[in-house]
Amino acid sequence: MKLYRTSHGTFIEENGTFYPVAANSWDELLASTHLHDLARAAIVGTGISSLNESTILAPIVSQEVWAAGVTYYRSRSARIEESKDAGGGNFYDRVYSAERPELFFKATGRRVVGPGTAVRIRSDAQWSVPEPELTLLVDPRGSIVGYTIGNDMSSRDIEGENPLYLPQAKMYDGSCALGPCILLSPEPLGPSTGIHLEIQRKSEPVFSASTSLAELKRDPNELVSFLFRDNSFPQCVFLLTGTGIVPDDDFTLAAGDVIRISIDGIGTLENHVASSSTA
Ligand code: DO4
Ligand code: MG
Repeated sequence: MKLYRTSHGTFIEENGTFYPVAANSWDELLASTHLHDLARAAIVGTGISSLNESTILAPIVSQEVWAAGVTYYRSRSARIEESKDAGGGNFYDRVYSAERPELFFKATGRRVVGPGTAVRIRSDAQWSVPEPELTLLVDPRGSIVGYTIGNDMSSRDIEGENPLYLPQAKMYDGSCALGPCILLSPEPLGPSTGIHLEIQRKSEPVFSASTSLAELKRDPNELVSFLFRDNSFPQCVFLLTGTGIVPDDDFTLAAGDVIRISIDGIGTLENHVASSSTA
């Protein structure tokens, strides 16, 4: 079952048919102790065969967005390289194998964009990349209730200059995309689940790569249990689980680039990079 938030209300998709879900609010629906049952109960009648894609919104209102870092070997190596002049490399190596993961606050709902809209690169950054990440929807009790796709937009030159600049490299208006839906699944996603990134510039592919959850070093439940230490999330929380794909060091995003992130079983999240005039 896939849950969609749209400008015409909430829909649940099952086997290619979309059914309206009666809900007072997105926040109330997500935090419900019976989210899966409520969604299943909405699968009645004939439904509709498609949603107008332009009506699909980011699946977030009041939820906080957090992110895990250096959870894939590729991310560890890329960070060591980008921060070597600043002497930060050792920290990334240590956090990759430490018991405590790196977790950071990523975004509030108003900094998140939905499918088909523009993510932003910082105007004071020279080296920007998307980070395609499996994203967990975690309920107030700390249970993973669903999965979506996240783009943890990052300014590599800023975080590479000094690891203490990480919040500025990671958190700004339009720095995160989520969507297009929430896969409601009580079961964990299998290790063979693929994560794919494709970037197009002027309709030509300029970067593409794939990884899989088999490369994710940490168990999603382990990340959640650290996140919930001395932290409460009454409206649920989204947790990005880190990137296993980092473009080569000579690549930086440009205005107009189209970023397509697909995760098997969830779908595709497509965004373009805002032009500086609309940024
Ligand atoms: O430590 C810097 C950020 C790491 C990150 O965002 C990732 O690995 O996905
Ligand atoms: Mg990341």
